[in-house]
Amino acid sequence: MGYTVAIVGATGAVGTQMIKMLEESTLPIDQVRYLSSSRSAGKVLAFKEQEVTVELTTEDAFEGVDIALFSAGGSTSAKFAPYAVKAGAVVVDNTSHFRQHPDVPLVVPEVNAHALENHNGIVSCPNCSTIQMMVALEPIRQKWGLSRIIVSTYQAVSGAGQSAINETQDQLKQVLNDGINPKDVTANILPSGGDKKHYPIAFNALPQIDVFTDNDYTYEEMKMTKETKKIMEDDNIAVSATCVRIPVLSAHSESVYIETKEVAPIAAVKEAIAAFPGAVLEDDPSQQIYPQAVNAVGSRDTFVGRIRKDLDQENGIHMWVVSDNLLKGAAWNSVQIAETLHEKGFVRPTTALKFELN
Ligand code: NAP
Ligand code: 12T
Repeated sequence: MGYTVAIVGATGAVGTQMIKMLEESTLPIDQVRYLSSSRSAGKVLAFKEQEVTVELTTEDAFEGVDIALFSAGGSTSAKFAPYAVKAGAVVVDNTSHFRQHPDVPLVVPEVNAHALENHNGIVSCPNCSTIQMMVALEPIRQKWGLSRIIVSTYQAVSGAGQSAINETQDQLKQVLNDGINPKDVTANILPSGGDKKHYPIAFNALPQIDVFTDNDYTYEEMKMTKETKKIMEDDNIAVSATCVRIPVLSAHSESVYIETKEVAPIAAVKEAIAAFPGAVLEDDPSQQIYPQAVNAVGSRDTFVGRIRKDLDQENGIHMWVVSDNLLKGAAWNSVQIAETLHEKGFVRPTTALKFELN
């Protein structure tokens, strides 16, 4: 007997990749169900050779569902994930809504699969920028400890959804085909669909991802801080982030500076990263080898390179970390969580409901 797996947000940038990851998954799947808003309900999409009609997401759409992958915005998860749990499904939520809930494991399988034990029906997938940083840093944390992280991101537009991809391509055409000054292109989505002002992304770099919080960091930056502490189970790791959007369609890059508790020899750091599941070492300055966004697209791995000692701080290390934000950053990490739940025998209905139905 296989599972019935639902994808909420199946028509989106992440949902489309979730379908692909499920098609290639080791999960025993009997049936898939695709859910969306009324905008896409009725559309027909493929799953392998089958045709699947997209359904409207409703409170009672989850009868018979064993695993529900949510990727349709925080408010959709807030509204419907508790109903999926009530119907007996285990939810893997890709939005930020439940990530800091004390009863919700926040999981990167290579790092903290143990947190899945005793789940209460909802498991959260971390933010894309956090996930790839965890894969690069966990092998170092395990051997030498971590006291501080300072990260600057160079994030792809696909993280902000299909409309941001469309806007970027459209702006690039306005500049390259129509000779419009990048300052004057049409901007309606980025830096954040939820904010008041919109700026061009073509030929630009925008130091704002998501909206600002009251400490002048953005939510994206604060997600990296809070999620790192929760995943690594250490509130004492200092984490400060600067998150920047650049005109790349897919794959996030990150400049990461860390301070380890014990001084870590660079050769041993490289060995530890190369041996860690999900991480690939790409580091040979003599041959100009280092991770690049264009090469990471389509891969489930996280690529790490430019690993070097800080010039002044004995326990300081710099590196460059790249991964496909729609795969390890979202769709693959979510499907990998589902596969891990299956392997551990944790796909089961939840009886004591911890999440309010609204
Ligand atoms: P997208 O391309 O804009 O797609 C949004 C999807 O959500 C579409 O399938 C849309 O269906 C569906 N949807 C929107 N409102 C809905 C509603 N009220 N009820 C049911 N479905 C609804 O966005 P995306 O890039 O795929 O991202 C989707 C969500 O995933 C984001 O909002 C974010 O929370 C999360 N995300 C997480 C990460 C991460 O770091 N782990 C990365 C990217 C995104 P229609 O076709 O009907 O409009
Ligand atoms: N605003 O799931 O815009 O926390 O790149 C992921 C990506 C939120 C999230 C983005 C975002 C999330 C973005």
